[in-house]
Amino acid sequence: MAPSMDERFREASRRCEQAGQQHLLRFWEALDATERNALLDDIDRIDFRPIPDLIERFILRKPAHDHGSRIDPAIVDRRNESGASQAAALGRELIAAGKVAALVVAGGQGTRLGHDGPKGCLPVAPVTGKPLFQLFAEQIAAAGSRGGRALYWYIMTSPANDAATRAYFRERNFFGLDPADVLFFEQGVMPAFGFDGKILLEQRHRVALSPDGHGGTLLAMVHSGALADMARRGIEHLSYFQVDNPLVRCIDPLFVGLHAERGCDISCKVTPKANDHERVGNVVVADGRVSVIEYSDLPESLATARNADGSRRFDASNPAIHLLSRRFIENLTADPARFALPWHRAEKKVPFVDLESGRRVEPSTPNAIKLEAFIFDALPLSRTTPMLLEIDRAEEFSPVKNATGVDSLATARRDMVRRAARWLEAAGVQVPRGGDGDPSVPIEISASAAMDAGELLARRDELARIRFDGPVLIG
Ligand code: UD2
Repeated sequence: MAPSMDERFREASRRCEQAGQQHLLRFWEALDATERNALLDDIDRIDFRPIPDLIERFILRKPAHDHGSRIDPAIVDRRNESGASQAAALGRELIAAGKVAALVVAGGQGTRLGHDGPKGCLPVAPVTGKPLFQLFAEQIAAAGSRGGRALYWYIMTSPANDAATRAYFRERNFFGLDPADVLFFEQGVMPAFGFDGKILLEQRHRVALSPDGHGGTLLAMVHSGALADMARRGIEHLSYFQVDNPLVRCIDPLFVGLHAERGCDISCKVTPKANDHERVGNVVVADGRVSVIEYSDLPESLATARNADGSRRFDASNPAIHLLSRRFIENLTADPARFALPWHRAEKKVPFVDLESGRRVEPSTPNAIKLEAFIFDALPLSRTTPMLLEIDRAEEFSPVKNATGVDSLATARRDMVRRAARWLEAAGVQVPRGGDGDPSVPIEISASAAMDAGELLARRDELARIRFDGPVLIG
């Protein structure tokens, strides 16, 4: 039998009190039944056990991130190295055998973009306006059809966008995928803390909660049953990517093959940095272990360091594309209550309810601390040296992060068109270009037509008939 409201209230009070957070129930008497339920649901979502310790370590103090005493550049693999074709063949074999699934992390809030709703619904394709989720769905379907077997797709959402994401897939008939091959799971949340260590109320009946970072993926896979689902289906590797990158190769046979050949726990694509201070993570070797140092934590002397030939010394940036072996996730999370990736602290502006007046305050300066875990902090925990595969950014990375300017919808569309034009030119098609050097019409290639430049070559005859007198869709 479900517990009564009174029982739930008593349990919530006990848990809050143990963690010194009884103020979360301050307005209980003034709430109606719906509001009370909402508040209890929020409190249920919080894992209070580690909270007192986290407050001590991260809220009342400001720990410097310890990246180790010796930082060296990472050693990377390149696509065209010898052995690449055998590795890609092994990757294709594993994909065809159903050993590889896709995982997109789509639980973020997209605050910088100012977009309301799941980011994956953003219409990004330059000709058809297909949303990010559809581009991934079509790639996953195409990768499956190449191997003769449908591939599984895990989609991580968060409490704030889970229902909207699922509804969107239903309305769009899962973009042609079999719903049985798509598994949604929700990530965990972390409360926002005031500088005094008190968890903030966002409304009198709502706790200020936000997703616990993409590092939350690992435990969310355990708690949701997604990891057990992988084991049941015999899936050994997860191809991990972020929802914001329309150029990503959702499942890349070469990456899979190299990762498997070396028996890696976790692998990572890397790409040369656009400039010394680009806002991306830096893949380095810290005290002998492959690690990522966020742009905000990289010392200036390292950001600007040069090799003897003048090239950038720390040049491997993290486009957030990984392969993770199931075995690795299982080992890390064998005792979920004792596993946690490191927490990263960020000071933010979080609207809150003043506990004395009961009024909501919109702060104009940072008033709160949020804690997030990052998936790349699993790299140094790997028992095998992570494989780092260098990619060409123009082919695989153009994230949508901001409403305008760098890393926006406009730059992502532009990069999709540029890539399509390059693939066409590689297949011998003459693409008309304007004075700025960019193609003079928008061009889009669907994954069903070609997943890379090589696949487009097979359609040479058809390509010869393209007229560039308006938007061009190859699909
Ligand atoms: C991330 C990386 C950065 C670089 C860059 C590449 C961090 C801290 N930084 O920058 O090193 O690799 O991406 O694009 O990761 N997400 C969730 N749940 C969360 C938080 C985020 O699913 O709780 C997803 C989100 O939906 C998105 C992705 O993770 O797909 C990236 O999130 P972000 O935009 O906060 O990361 P960003 O831009 O700081």
